[in-house]
Amino acid sequence: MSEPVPTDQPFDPSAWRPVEGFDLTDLTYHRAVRDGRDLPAVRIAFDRPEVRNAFRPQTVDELYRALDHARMTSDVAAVILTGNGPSPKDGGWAFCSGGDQRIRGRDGYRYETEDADPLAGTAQRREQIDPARAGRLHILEVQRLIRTMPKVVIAAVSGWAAGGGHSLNVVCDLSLASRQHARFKQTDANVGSFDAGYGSGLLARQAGDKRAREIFFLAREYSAEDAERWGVVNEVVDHADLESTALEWALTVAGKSPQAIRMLKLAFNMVDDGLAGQQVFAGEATRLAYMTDEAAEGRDAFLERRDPDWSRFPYYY
Ligand code: S0N
Repeated sequence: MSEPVPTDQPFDPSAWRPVEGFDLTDLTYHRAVRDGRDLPAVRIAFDRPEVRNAFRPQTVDELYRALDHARMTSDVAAVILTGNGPSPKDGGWAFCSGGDQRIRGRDGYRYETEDADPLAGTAQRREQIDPARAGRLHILEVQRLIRTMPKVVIAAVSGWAAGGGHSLNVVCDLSLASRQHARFKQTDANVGSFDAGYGSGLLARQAGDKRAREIFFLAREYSAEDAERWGVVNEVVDHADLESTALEWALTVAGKSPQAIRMLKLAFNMVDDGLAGQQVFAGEATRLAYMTDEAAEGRDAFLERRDPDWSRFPYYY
């Protein structure tokens, strides 16, 4: 007999199908479906509710892979990032509570590996420290991917957003928060870590400099309503409606010009991302330019070993 679904569960399994080809332990990855057809949105959810969806290195690796897959899937317009719940232990909800503090160590992160024993035909999981990844803050690579992927990433904050989970919400393009369960707390300074990049810099942009300092320096819990008032989320919705609203937003984005959305996202980023942001924007601009007759003339002239004829192309539009 299947488990009864709690009535305020925001995840509606009938609206999603698992994305094939992913063997995930710490996340779930789904594609939106309706009437048997794929919709242009995906849902990526932390799936460690017993630890408030804290991420370990494996979680971050899986998150990067799923996000990158979404980035390269040409008929996906938007990504919903959320946290599965409730916790089987106490019924608590979390979006993400940041780095898993149980495996954070001076000598790097402990990894689970699977050692196959070909003679015995068995596989055995064991923990080891991977020196190549010692102290590696690769959640920052995920932040950069969210930032640079030319698609809209929507945080559906289903519960606690704490520490590095708080920063992930900050980095997402749009955010919805559960009225009943979303709670926010920037705990980095409590545990000796500090997101001195996007997590603090963008927060100051969103909430204002004084408020951002308050959030980091005092590490006090704040509510979904506070987060909305301070500009850290766009809208607060009932828990049961969180994902249907996020999907509605994703599909609204999908109804817009892909090129316009792409250029707008990268333009919003550019001012804060310096030359790196300009480079991402410029890459898109160059891609568009390659589609013009003018760029084709330059390429063709080279291939035909002749001087390019620019006379057809005006200096002013
Ligand atoms: C989220 C909080 C506020 C929720 O409080 P609540 O509802 O009272 O629940 P708890 O009873 O505290 O938690 C329930 C169970 O979940 C475990 N747990 C919660 N969070 C974590 C966590 N981050 N790591 C490991 N376990 C966690 C609890 O221990 C409890 O388990 P049981 O039932 O077995 O007792 C509250 O839980 C809280 O404050 N959590 C910690 C938040 C935090 O400080 N996070 C880390 C902050 N820093 C970062 O995220 C940056 C780290 C980072 O990004 C990084 C990345 C890569 C490499 C290194 C790092 C790095 O850490 O430096």
